[in-house]
Amino acid sequence: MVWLKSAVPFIGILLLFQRTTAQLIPQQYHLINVSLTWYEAQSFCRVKYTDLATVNNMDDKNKLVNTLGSNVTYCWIGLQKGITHRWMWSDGRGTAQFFPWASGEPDNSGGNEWCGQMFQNGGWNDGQCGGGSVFVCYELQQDGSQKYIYYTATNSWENSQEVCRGSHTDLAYVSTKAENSEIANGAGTFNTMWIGLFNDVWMWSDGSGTSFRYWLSGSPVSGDCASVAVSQQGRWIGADCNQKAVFACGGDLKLKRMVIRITIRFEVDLTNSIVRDTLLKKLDTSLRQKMTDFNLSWQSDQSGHVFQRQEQLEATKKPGC
Ligand SMILES: [Ca+2]
Repeated sequence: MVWLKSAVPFIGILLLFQRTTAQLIPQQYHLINVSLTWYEAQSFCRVKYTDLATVNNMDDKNKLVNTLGSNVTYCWIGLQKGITHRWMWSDGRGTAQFFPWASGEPDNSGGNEWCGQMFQNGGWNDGQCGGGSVFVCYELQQDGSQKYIYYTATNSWENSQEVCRGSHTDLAYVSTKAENSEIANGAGTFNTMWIGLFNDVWMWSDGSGTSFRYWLSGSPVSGDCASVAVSQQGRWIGADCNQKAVFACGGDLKLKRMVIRITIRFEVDLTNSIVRDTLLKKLDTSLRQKMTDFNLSWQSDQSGHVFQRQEQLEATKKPGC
């Protein structure tokens, strides 16, 4: 290069990345041991991590409970009551897309039919979750297929879900006409049979569509925000969002990218990678006196140059910039 070892100012760009990129699957939970309202906790998590914790399945639930430890009583998670009722699946797969409702259903008779069941002919009905029905669980097989397990004792939807989650995968997930027929035909004689369909208005703070729920009993009767009751096997309860509790954030620490422009005025060979590395180490050491958890690197242009003469850089700037 023609501009080696010159006293003319050179400008280089440093890239500073605080923490590495977030990998959100599997979930990583962070207990924040400060009591805040649900809203304050949400703001904190959105700044520092991804959001308040989202729980996708039983594995996540167990991981979260382990993260909380035994000293925590109640802990906010990212579930909050919304306004839109929708039909979803117990196993966490989100909103239902396939609805072979029986004629006249769903009728939400009495205004409290929030759980899905099947009639003998395969048609679906919305029923009262506390009512008694036989139920069908499923087990996910290694080849991705589903094996159905039928229980002939009548139970509430919540208790049926408990049995299925305890011994199998979950209450049955039904997404096609063929699956629906297979379940109905394999069940023997019955009046109504619970499947994994349920209806609620709860939403995850991070916008996740997961429909996994782990309420202490049914759906909460009060409170618009969800809290983990650690002493109750980590089950969830509804609570007043303005109450203060510790909380769990989800996701890794956010990646923060900073661009630092530095000007070098002393005579060094800036095309020499050893010189640049030495300079980088000195800057790194200096910055670490004030902050931690970052990576520092030079930014090079398309030709691999890190430094440019100041006047060259200014000449390339567009007018008005
Ligand atoms: Ca009904």
